[in-house]
Amino acid sequence: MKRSTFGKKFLWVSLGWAALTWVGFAQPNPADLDSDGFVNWFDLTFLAERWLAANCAAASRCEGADIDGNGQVDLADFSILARSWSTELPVWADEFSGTSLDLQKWTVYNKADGTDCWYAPKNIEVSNGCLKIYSFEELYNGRRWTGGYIDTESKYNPQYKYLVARIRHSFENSYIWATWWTVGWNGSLIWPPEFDICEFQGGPGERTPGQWYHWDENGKDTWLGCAAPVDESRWHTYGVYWNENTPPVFYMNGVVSCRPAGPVSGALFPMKLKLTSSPNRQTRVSGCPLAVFEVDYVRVYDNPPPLPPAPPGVVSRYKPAFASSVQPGNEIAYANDGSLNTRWAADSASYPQWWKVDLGAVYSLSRADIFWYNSASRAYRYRIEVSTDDAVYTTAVNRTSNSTYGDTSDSFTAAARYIRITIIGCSNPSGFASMYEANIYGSK
Ligand SMILES: [Ca+2]
Ligand SMILES: [Ca+2]
Ligand SMILES: [Ca+2]
Repeated sequence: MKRSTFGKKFLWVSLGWAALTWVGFAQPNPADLDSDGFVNWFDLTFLAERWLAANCAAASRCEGADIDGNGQVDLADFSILARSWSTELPVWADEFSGTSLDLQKWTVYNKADGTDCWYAPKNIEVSNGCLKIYSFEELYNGRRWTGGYIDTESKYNPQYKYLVARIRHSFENSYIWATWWTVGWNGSLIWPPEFDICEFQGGPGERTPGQWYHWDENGKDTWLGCAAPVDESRWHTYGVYWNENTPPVFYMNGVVSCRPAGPVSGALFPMKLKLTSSPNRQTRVSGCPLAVFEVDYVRVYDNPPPLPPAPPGVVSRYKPAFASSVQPGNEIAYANDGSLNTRWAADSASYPQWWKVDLGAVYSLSRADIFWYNSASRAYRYRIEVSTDDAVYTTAVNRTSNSTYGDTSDSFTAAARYIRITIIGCSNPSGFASMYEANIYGSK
């Protein structure tokens, strides 16, 4: 986000729908009650408070604290939480638990936003365990609107960490421009890079939070990312992780939500953390509704969240995978990483192509669910073959005449260690073989 730049929405389109399509995320670990990606004493506190509460509402599963869904919070839920325990603890955090902002950690700005808004310190509040940044339509220092702006410049500038904040807006689809973001800082500003970990530009049209990686491309600000159509008025966590080998990977509710195909070299810097909100410059009109930007916490961990457990019965998740070819950026492992926002693709529209997974042992298999790329307008013709030795394969499912659009679910019975999905063609002749996820079900 850069407030002197217009036209981001046009670039969303020109950079291609592939980078923008949101089709869902992996299920997070159910014991990660506050969705920061880790199961630790924050979650234990959350569980304990609901365990002690009388009449904890069963309908909402006690806000998730009834982990096993049996209608009460008890020792069984504690047991599940304990089994998922993460040893990782935050290396920096602000839980916003006091009655004022911690100025050892944050700087509060009192300045114009470059247009018709003033970032006013009076709009920053810490209460009831949250940071709140208010926005108002009001005359102030010659401007007609006010918002708020804090950052960690020269106070805390992490590099190669997992940064996560739990955020909501006090109501949906308001006209605020509220962002949890970073820019490079090593004693002076380095821009780009910029990570927009949760950027919400309210108003007519696009209202979903976005996650964007900006980098310097030959002196030009360039970006890629994803828009996530979640209800921003409900609590979600939004995170990012990067290191010297990995360009920024974005997370939502503790699991990977977006892997922009930007360069590693664009993000080799420490960052300052920023929380800003103001009326949305591009859409504000007199009397437009202005939500409060609320932040429950900001936490920083050395490492990204561990992979969430595979759903019951899925035996293929995270196992070693192979393919006949791969399109850079749509890697082989993305077809069994649990995210419906990442996919494997072959490197051309030539057929056949195959994707194969090694389960590591022989399983009794029962079903294959495949989430195909562009399945709403494509039918892939394929067969599923199985093997115990990776040499002799037998056909378990034959869909080589398939002409129906959509994702597929095939039941079959086989005992095998290797599953190979061979795609022999596509209803769109220029379409590459590609799938978001292949879930193979079975048991030992
Ligand atoms: Ca947690
Ligand atoms: Ca329970
Ligand atoms: Ca995937």
